[in-house]
Amino acid sequence: MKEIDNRLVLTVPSERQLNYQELEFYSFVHFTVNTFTDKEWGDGTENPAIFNPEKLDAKQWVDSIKAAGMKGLILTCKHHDGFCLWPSKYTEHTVAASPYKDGRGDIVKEVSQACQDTGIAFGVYLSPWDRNNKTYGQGKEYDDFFVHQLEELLTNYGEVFTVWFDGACGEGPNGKKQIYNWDRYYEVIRSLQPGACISVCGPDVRWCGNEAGDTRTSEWSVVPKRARDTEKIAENSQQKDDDFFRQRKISAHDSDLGSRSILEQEKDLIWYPAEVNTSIRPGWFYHENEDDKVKPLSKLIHIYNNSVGGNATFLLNIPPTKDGLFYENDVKRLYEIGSYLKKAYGKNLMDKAELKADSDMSGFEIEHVRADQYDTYFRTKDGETNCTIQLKWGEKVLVNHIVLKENIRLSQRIEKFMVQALIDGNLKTIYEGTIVGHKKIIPIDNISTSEIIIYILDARVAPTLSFLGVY
Ligand code: FUL
Repeated sequence: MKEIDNRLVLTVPSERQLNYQELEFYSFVHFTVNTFTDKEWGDGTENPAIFNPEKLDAKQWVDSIKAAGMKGLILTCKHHDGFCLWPSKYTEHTVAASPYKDGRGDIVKEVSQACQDTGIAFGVYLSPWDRNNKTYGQGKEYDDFFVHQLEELLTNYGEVFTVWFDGACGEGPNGKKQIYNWDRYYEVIRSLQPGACISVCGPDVRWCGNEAGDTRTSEWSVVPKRARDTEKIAENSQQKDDDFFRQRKISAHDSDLGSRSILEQEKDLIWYPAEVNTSIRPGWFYHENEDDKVKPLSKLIHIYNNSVGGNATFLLNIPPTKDGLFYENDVKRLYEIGSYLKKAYGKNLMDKAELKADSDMSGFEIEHVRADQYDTYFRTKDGETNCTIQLKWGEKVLVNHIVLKENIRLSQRIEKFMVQALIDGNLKTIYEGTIVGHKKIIPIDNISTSEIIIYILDARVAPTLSFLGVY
């Protein structure tokens, strides 16, 4: 039996992280005064009088994201400019000072309500960096203000699935320096919304490190504890308003965060799954001159396959217009994503497949991979870190996607695998991979086959599979 550092496989997700990973695909909605000034970052001096999304229809947002197959929505309740989309009692810089609904509007209420009515999880983005509030940079005074805002958002709007803390701060060398009391914020969130994850500058969900939709070939959920260092996350985050940053990719020195050789040198490990965030357009906020720059379907599906299908989640931003509606080109794309996904995963060919594995343990037989659930799963015998799984059909089937899922309740174990298919009488290698994790999607180009063999070549300890799908 191979020596393995037990910590690698004893590090597992919390219930809230597990629920979060199961959402897989959800939306960001960036909306504030910037929508009206045509900017990406506001400086906090904007007059609330400019904010009047007269046709705002949260149901249109939620219906479109649901049609795309998304399961959640995170709203920028307050971006860096400090303007609040809800009538906060702790500042005047809010929707209550705007002409929207004569100052009686509450966009957080409208959106959270529409989410609840439609079965979409609701999440809160609250920018720690606040360019409007006078107390920003004054330590505890700002923390008190920030905590009050958190309390409002986490008590008045139903269940929240995440609080998304942005690491961005563009204060220059002479700017204000606020030392955030993160632990105090986290405590408030845990006590008011125990089911909510705290993302990016927080302990539960890791920012993937770029805004362009770039992904790692091997995305590990068990990583060194220091990956959670908020100072480092902020350093890597956006520090000035520029397009270059939005297009920057993951750098080579950041490409391996959790292979065995990296982790073995680390003292403390954590379960910290990655989230890939990008916008459907070049900017996070709506700009009319980007109406014809909505990302093509092929690009979005590519990101989907590599994020949702690469052991990460996919947070896709759709920015509403000044009217308060998603623009027609964006809506069209969302519906296209939905139809693509329905068509791609509509029919699981496993229904008719014969299944065999060369190593399974009693109670954990290969037949368990037919049901997509963690309670029943396949695993090899103790000490066996490789296995062969054979799928056979009585006739040829056309295959475009293979989906593998590990039982991540038992951590991420698989490190190397290969897939072969019988094509024109010969077994051909159609994919060689590394990680599986929550979900691995293998897109293949329409092959016609009657036999597929999956070889799990290496794993940290006995590999598990909770689901196997062939489409
Ligand atoms: C960045 C921010 O500066 C952008 O405006 C946007 O909110 C993005 C999601 O995070 O750090």
